[in-house]
Amino acid sequence: MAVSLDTTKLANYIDGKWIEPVKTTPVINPATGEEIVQVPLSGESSVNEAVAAAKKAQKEWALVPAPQRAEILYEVGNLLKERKERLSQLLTMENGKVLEEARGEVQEGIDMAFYMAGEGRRLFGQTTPAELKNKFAMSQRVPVGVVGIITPWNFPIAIATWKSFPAIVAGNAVVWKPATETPIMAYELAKIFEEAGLPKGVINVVFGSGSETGNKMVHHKDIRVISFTGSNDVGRNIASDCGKQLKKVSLEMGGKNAVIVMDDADLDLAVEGILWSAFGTSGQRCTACSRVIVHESVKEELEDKLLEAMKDLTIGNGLDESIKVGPIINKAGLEKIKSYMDIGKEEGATLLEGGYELTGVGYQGGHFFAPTLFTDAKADMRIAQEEIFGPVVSLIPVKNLEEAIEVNNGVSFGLSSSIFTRDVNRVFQAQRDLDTGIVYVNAGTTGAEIHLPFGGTKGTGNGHRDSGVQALDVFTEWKAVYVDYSGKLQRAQIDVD
Ligand code: UN1
Repeated sequence: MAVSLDTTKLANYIDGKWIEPVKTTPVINPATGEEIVQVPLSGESSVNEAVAAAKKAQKEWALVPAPQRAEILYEVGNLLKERKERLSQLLTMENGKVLEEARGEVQEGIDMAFYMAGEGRRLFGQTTPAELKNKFAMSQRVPVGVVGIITPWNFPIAIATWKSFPAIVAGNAVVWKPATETPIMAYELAKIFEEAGLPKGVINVVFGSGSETGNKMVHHKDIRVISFTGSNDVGRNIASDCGKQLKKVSLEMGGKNAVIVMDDADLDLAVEGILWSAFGTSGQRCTACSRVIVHESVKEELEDKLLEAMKDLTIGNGLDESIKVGPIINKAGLEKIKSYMDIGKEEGATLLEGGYELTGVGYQGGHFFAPTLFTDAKADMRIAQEEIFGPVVSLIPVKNLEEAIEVNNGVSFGLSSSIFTRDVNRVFQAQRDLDTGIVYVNAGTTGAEIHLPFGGTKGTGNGHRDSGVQALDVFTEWKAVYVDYSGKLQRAQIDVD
């Protein structure tokens, strides 16, 4: 039986209270066009209230020993596990991704809860010898204070957990603005935090638009860190706004990820990897494969195998377990994808398969786009350079590994990359030379695990990482502490003899 929400109108969660919204907008199921729920559009006063509550709560929270803070995350993990199926179905309803992938995404959240709870007993600092006698030196992580997190619609629960769990275990309080397209995961996660016993004010959820709610967060003087995942344009604006305020900012903004297929590759395996990472989630992942850089000697064989395999891609409502490719999030997303069809053809690439919107029986009300394959693309074409965020992949033939690596690196993003080869020398050369934050060997470009750093080089971000122990660097400051127990004034760099 389909799951249902306990409300028709979501409420902000501020200082442990559910606040009735003044202004709302509908949340639409992208597979059917039906309204699921209303989501608040919050203004400045809600942001101010949330920040004030967070500021107050954080002082107490930071004093709770980290292993005890972690206990709450274990409980959050247990509740996520208990509700995995319910959450997955709601996720498919609001985001459109197929159920199997929704379950995978909720699992990422569960994994993150237990992983970060473990950090409550580590949060390692360092001790180091001091220069002077009878003096002790150490560095330790301390919470930053109030942190603002702004999360996208394509991974509404996983990315929220990548950011909020490390922030919370490290002793911060959080103000969180989820994407208005997919607020249900945030509502459900806030309820889980409440049930798990997280003290009021440690997490505050403020729904609303980026231009209003998000912007107020970015400019609030008491928010000390902004962690953002989303589009490049928005991220760049946030970066410059934060820069002017000397506010710490962590950005993750997409990719133009490639699978490299060498002449010695297992082509059937490569096809599976390409299909999964290019058309899974309808290509709406930062890590999605949107370029295939193929050795010219196996290009035709790979094309034939891809075309054959694409016939099995069933498209429709992701709640139906037989469906492999769900809808596009909204009309704007669909229009953007469509516009690249003309761009690709005008640039001279050959459209081999797909390239059209699906309408009619089974697709009414939703936004569906056929999995699309271009071939004979050139590395500098717009379809091979710009993030399309849809089920569109372009084949680029190359002559050798050196050229493949050059083409892979010749884009403004640097999130994920992959190589299919059986040659160990090529594997090691590629993992060294591919200029991306994530490299896969004999696998597609998606599927990052939560205990490794997630992020990329160049236009993908600004050097920070989500998830992994590295996420703690975003949500902590390093404090150096010197304890002099000599009983006299010892001057560093001077009294050294
Ligand atoms: C994203 O698209 O922003 O590696 C996140 C993956 C997933 C996360 C994707 N674990 O594809």
